[in-house]
Amino acid sequence: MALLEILEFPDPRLRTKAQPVADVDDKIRQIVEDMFETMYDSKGIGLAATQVNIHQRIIVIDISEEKNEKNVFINPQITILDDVPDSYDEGCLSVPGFYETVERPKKVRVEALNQNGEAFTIEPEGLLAVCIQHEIDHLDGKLFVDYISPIKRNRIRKKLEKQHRAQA
Ligand code: QAP
Ligand code: CO
Repeated sequence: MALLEILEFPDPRLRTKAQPVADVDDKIRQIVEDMFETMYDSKGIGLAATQVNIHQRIIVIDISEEKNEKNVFINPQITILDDVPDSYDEGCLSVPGFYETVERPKKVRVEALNQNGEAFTIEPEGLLAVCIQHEIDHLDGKLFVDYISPIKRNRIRKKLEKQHRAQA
């Protein structure tokens, strides 16, 4: 088990497009476990491998109160079932301290592999649907701040850059 370092906006490595996992082996299962440990430690509900500088198509999510419902999505494929937008106040472990309202399709179908390499399909709604779409965006180098106004995005970027300079 290991805690991984989370990249923060505007780190250019967050713009990397992740590659599909060729084989769900023990090395991938170790990455999944380290991602859960990192996400729980940071009080997150979702984490994409891109955020920990691993550019493979792996997502972990746990939206439960008790933090005991692990969801793993490897090589996820998304289909929009209902284009009606739903808005949600989103945050991101890579944009700490900032929350903005984002609209996304309300109902999606997601096909993926679990940590044993088995295919499954779900049709999530509500927070899980939002979270999966947010995390798949990470695998494609996209962040929730890309959906807000450039003025707001630049304000967030400047504040985080200032924090990063103070930490250095
Ligand atoms: C994505 O985000 C998400 O700013 C997951 O200081 C978020 O886990 C999808 C977090 C909301 C849908 C709705 C953010 C933790 C965690 C912060 C997260 C922070 C500490 C964000
Ligand atoms: Co995020």
